[in-house]
Amino acid sequence: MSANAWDIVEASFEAGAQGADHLPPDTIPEVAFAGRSNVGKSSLMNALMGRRNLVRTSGTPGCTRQISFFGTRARDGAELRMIDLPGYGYAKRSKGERDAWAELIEHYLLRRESLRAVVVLVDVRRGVEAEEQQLLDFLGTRNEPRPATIIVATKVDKIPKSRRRAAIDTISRGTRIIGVSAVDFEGIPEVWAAIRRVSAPAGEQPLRPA
Ligand SMILES: Nc1nc2c(ncn2[C@@H]2O[C@H](COP(=O)(O)OP(=O)(O)OP(=O)(O)O)[C@@H](O)[C@H]2O)c(=O)[nH]1
Ligand SMILES: [Mg+2]
Repeated sequence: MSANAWDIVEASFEAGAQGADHLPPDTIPEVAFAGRSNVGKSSLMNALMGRRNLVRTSGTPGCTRQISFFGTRARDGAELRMIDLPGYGYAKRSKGERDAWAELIEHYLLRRESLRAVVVLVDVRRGVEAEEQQLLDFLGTRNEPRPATIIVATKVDKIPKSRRRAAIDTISRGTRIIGVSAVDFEGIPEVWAAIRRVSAPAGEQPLRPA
């Protein structure tokens, strides 16, 4: 099966924003990918979009220096934007401590009307640590409409197949965590299904047909 056989038929880079005044119009359902540097955000997005190198990946932590917007269209015509967020600390800080960069990301996560879901990535070998819990708590402070959160454990190919289930169960502790690999594409259809499920407003058609 090719990487995008299940759904996305078109994907392209739309915009890069380094300030709140550079955000594209807030008109299409969006899903953002958040997590610490090097966890595999850009790689997961490429796997979901079935594109090897559309989103820039790197072995150098912190390489992504802007909020990147990718437009996608699914086989059924539904449009969805995928947003690559750079890793950063999500702790509540005073105005003075918070740099312009963190302020932009917080602004995006708390204010973006079309933001339907945030995929929070954790390394399967580390699980949800303080940073990720802070992010989840931070998202919980948002007023309606509050985006859904989907927790994903990355790089499961680093664990032998026979031990993956147990490894994911260990870090899950009651919450649903989807194990994924951008190398062998494990879990990619499940993440896509979860995104599609939560991207529709209650009682409406999933996403907006083109
Ligand atoms: N084995 C394995 N390596 C992965 C996987 N996903 C990402 N990587 C590697 O991990 C490194 C970081 O991946 P990225 O996708 O660039 O991570 P990122 O979270 O976007 O990093 P920043 O943009 O710096 O925040 C790269 O060397 C990837 O090849 C995976 O599922 N399995
Ligand atoms: Mg990246």
